[in-house]
Amino acid sequence: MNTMDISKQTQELLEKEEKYGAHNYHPLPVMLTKGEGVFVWDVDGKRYYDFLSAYSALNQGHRHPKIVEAFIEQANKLTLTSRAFHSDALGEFAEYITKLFGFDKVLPMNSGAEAVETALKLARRWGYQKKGIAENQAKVIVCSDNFHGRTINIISFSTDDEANYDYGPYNTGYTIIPYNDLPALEKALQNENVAAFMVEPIQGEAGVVVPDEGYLSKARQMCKDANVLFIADEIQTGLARTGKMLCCDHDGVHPDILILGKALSGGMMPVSAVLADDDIMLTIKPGEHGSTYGGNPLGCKVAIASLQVLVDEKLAENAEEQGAYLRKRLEDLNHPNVKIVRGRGLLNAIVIEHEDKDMAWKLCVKMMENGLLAKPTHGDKIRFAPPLTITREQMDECIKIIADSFKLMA
Ligand code: IF1
Repeated sequence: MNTMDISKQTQELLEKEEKYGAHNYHPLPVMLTKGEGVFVWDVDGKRYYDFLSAYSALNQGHRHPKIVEAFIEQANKLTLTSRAFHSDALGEFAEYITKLFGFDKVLPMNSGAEAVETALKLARRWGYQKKGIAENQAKVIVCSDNFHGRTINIISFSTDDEANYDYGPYNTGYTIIPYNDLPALEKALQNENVAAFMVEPIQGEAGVVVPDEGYLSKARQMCKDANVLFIADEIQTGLARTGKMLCCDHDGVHPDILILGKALSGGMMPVSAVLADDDIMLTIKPGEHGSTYGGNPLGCKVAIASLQVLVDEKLAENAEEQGAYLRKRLEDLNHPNVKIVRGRGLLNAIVIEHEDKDMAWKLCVKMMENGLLAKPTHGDKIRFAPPLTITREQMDECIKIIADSFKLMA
């Protein structure tokens, strides 16, 4: 797209953002102003399919009426108490989410990164107080090409130079092993100071990397045998995105610590949560961890509604069905420049192979012009992850847009 095609209004807004906003992102040149279900509209009234879903925060679609209703009702009642006082929504939320996922307790936070930090604190606490690791010696095993958030601690164990360069000094206490590598895990688990292994059931940011069948269940068992906690970061893969309520469910894995975020609030506000049993959760005592907004009544009510929508509308089942259909139709295109189609449920990516190294970006601009929004990652990958409410008819229209846009690579 050249600048000629951008409306005057969009251009002015882009310039405002560029002038007054920090330059920590490089978005597609589309200026959105409205969303509903699987659709978003730009300031010029053009409609697009949202094939990113805010990196899986919009599993329920934009402005789901049930979630909006819960939001407005609670917003008109009580939004925040801090945890210095009780609110009547927290107990209701805690009971609902712990029963849904089968854990004793929940610790609510806001962003995904905060929930990851919480899980790491819990793992260390458990390591010292239950496993008997010597003071300051606890280690957590993580995988290369991970994405768990952007705090200084989390980027300390990132292997993505873009995410971590010139932010040092970094934190210690992490062992990085390759993803999908059981022998490497086996070896790392031999260190008796290891408190936990933290893993994404599918690596989202890495380009939707699906591990081998049995990887998660074997890794989980190896952790159990080594008296090491298995932490699943399901912030992106959880909540029906991959065709099951949790991606771990595909492998029959119940983690020791479960981390949720993003779609836990259906795109309304930051709500995240860490779930664990008492043996782990009760190692943190009053005053030893928290957050001003964590567990706020507005977030609690929105989270209950967001989970209820996933269950009531059988969105995991729809993700499984539409995802399998999407991958099959993309594979059937047999496009010579589409090297790989991969994913699970509606968390999918294609890998583009083209002499023009900017082709994935150009394809996304072409799809944008044709009415579908997707984002390239790592130069050659494009993620296809629409809201889970998408219908077969809508998917057919999207596949047509994608196939038409592929003509760019002729
Ligand atoms: C951005 C990526 C996706 C996550 C997992 C924790 C977090 C995330 C598995 C932190 C967040 C987001 C962050 C967002 C883009 C997006 C992303 F490309 F950066 F890596 F989805 F793939 N664990 N992922 O995927 O959650 O603190 O952001 O709430 O621009 O950083 P958060």
